[in-house]
Amino acid sequence: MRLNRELNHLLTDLEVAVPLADLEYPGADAAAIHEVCDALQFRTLRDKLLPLATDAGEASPETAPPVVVQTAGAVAAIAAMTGTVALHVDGRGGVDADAWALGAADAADAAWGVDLADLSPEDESTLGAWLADPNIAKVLHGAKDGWHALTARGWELAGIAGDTQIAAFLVNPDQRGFELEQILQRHLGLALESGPTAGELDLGLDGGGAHHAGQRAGERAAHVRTLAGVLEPMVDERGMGALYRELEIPLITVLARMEHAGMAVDRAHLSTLADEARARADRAAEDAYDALGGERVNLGSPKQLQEVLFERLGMPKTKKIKTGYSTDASSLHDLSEKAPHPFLTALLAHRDASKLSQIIETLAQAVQPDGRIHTTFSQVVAATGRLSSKDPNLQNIPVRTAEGHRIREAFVVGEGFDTLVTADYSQIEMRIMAHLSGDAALVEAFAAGEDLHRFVGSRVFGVAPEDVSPEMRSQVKAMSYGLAYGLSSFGLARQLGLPVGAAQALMDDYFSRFGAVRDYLRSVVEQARADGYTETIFGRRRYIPDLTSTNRQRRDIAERMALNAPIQGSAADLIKRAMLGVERRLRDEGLASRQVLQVHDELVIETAAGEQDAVENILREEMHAAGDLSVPLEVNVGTGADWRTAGH
Ligand code: DCT
Ligand code: MG
Repeated sequence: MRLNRELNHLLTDLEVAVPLADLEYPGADAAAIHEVCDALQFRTLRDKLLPLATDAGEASPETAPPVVVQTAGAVAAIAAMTGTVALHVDGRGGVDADAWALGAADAADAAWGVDLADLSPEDESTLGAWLADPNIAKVLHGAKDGWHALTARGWELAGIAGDTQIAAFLVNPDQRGFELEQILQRHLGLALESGPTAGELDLGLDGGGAHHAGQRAGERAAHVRTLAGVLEPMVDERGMGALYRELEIPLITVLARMEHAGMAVDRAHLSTLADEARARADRAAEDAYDALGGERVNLGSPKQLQEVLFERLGMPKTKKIKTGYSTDASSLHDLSEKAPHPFLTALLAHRDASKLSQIIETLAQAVQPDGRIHTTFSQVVAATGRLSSKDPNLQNIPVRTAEGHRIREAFVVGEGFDTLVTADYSQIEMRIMAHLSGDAALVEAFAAGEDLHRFVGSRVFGVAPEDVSPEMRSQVKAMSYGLAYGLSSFGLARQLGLPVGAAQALMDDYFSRFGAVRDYLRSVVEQARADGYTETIFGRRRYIPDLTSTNRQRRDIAERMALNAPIQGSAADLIKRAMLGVERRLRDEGLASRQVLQVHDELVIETAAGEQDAVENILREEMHAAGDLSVPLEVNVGTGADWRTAGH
């Protein structure tokens, strides 16, 4: 008893080497959180951790110093600004766009802010003229949102000369979170005072009224000015000044106009497709239940699926995961090949149909009262530099499947226009590969106008080009792209359904014929490791610190990124350059036709009556002229009343 008490007794007289105060939890360090989350590409965890840093008072980043914002006489002051002006629009982009406050800051110390709620008619037209003046250079954070908000208010925004969001992206395209608050914190270590949100201001919940709205917008404009002063020199230092000013910035307006125009949709067709897909999913579900003797398991529940597959049906186990064995798409596809079973077949069919039905449903819901779908393009999501599309995402519509074709039929020419014209680059990635590697055989094949995959197939399989079967062609295509994206012989074997040895032999053969490709792929990783970044033909950089990581897995991922970034990134640069060229020509030639879509390597134009020939020429010429490569760029052009028919 006594011994027990002695043993359990808490020591109260231990010497502690540090003062107790030093052991206090100081709160999280936001900069360190960003650093770690950038490196590991954590998104959700970042969002969870950051509030800890913000709540931690003392240890959190400095609160941004107060900015002197003047609201009285702001309209006149802003309208008198002529140099480069940092501009902030408090408002909303998207479908119910609106603008409620405007802030501006030029080289002078002060910033100005205007509440847009009760402008006099004179102020209204004064500001409108100033915003529309293309000779007044404006720098915004997320200029496209500002464009939409102002457009919704009946104003035109011209003279966009910089965008700190895009600058931040170019400087480090792999980071996440490009909102003004996040970029301020990351690059300046400043936390914005957490005043009322724009939405609260809009609803008049802040109590501060007009003064406050102007104040807030003015402060933000001042921060954009500071950010531009930091980020734009970084863009220049990294050799991306031209890419920024001559490509990404002018593209903002082109994209804004495309989003604003949107694309007309045949709702009836879309709803027929939705019904069909739903019916197909239901039928597949019934088949699956039948295969289980009529039991209606929940096909969406991994837990129930595991029970059915691995216990009841006794199927071979798939990849082990935390909650048992994987029931993800690729595991089930593998399983279905290994151990075919009617339940599995029906389950996979159900998954496909459900996924498709969801895509169609999302599209149908995105149709606006004007009968059109207005996607949002982003220049700051895909680290390779590709545009991304969301709300709705138009890039996940299947390209080659029958279902994908039928979905494309739902996108039609709109009222007041005559037809759709689409144009896409042919084999653009392989052309870029030929250009970057300088492989004599590839360059020669393209120069001769040969079908590249057929040509490669004939070399690799040792048959005449006309004897390359569709299957051989698709095999070498998968190999060409696989190798370019860092696929191993193991991965290739899996993709082609060949033994690893056969895949390795195919690879060896490929590289023995296209040696410069192998040399290029090796050198691109080595170069990136030495430089710390990869580069596209047009100088877009992607910084990949993990290339020197001691963690094998992270290094492997980084190496695949390094292989892929110059090719995908150059393709992205090319189509963006083409879009600028097309837009300039349409305007210069006074045509009413307009760009409405960019997906993958494809551009879609809604063409006004009598302009079809002109539009086709412009597309061909501008897409050709977008890059001066050592191989020709080939462009396919098609026309039709809907996206599918116009495609080819
Ligand atoms: N892709 C890929 N792996 C494949 C096939 C395609 O990574 N096995 C990617 C890279 C090219 C892009 O998709 C477009 O695909 P395709 O149009 O099929 O390629 P292509 O080279 O243009 O071939 P094709 O002449 O058949 O259109
Ligand atoms: Mg193609």
